[in-house]
Amino acid sequence: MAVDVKKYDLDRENTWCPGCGNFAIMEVFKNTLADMGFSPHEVLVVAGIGQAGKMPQHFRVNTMHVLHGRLLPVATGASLADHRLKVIAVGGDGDGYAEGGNHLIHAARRNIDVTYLVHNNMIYGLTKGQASPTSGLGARTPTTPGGNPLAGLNPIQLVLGLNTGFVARAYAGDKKQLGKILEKAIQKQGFAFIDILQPCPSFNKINTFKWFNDRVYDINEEGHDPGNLVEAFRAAGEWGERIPTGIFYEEKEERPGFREALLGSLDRPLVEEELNPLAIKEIMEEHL
Ligand SMILES: Cc1ncc(C[n+]2csc(CCOP(=O)(O)OP(=O)(O)O)c2C)c(N)n1
Ligand code: SF4
Repeated sequence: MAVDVKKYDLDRENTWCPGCGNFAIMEVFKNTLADMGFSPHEVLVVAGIGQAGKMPQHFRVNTMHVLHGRLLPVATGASLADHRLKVIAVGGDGDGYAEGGNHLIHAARRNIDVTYLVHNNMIYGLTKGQASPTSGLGARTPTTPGGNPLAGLNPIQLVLGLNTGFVARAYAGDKKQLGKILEKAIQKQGFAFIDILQPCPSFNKINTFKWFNDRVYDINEEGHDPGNLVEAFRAAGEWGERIPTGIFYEEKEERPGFREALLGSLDRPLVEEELNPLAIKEIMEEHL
């Protein structure tokens, strides 16, 4: 049953720039959790460093704001320690695809039970506009004054290649679609990945709301079958005059997650296990 979204309210100053795509993502995020019946105490949002990572500071929810790029290892630990929590990781494209790229590979491979949202503004927002791994070829930024010599990384194809059970792209300018995708990702048992196109009006003057509005379309509305991995790869290769959004891939059958693979069918959360410091001492002495 839905809970009142006001439960998530927190009276705290928000320092995001007016017109930032993060506002729409945050609104949809809170509404979706409330509509799905989650109370704030049942959710943990692990956030990286960056403008995107500030999101859970702006509403009432359990949160951990961790080192740049290190949100997925912390989210892995939290979901192993207490599987009753709905663990959601939130960060930017710099956080997730540059500094944290290695962790993305292993979180996907392990099929950790975490929903991962990347606010992809194709730039480092918090540090004032340097190029990120998704900045486009030729983009002029303080770190690429002569134009970016590299083509942007394709996060959808990358994550599809990591045997991820749920892979989607949403857009901050389409709240309805974002809400639908988010709900499905949160329902998924195992690793669920959403790259969210998020205009940064202050530092990314190329990939604006208008730029995206002229290009985005919904692949599912155009008949894409999310059960078809080969077709998902093909669709994810498109980026230019038209930019596909929607659910690229959703596995048909759930696989065992990392917790099950590691701990078997342990119903009791690890946080409720009693710690025995003496046993730890014995193990440490054995290895000294
Ligand atoms: C280990 C480490 N390296 C670099 C930084 C500096 N830093 C802070 S945020 C950031 C990038 C932010 O870009 P992104 O992750 O895309 O998030 P956005 O601010 O655009 O939402 C960087 C490089 C840091 N805080 N820690
Ligand atoms: S710098 Fe960009 S990403 Fe950061 S708050 Fe401002 S508009 Fe948003």
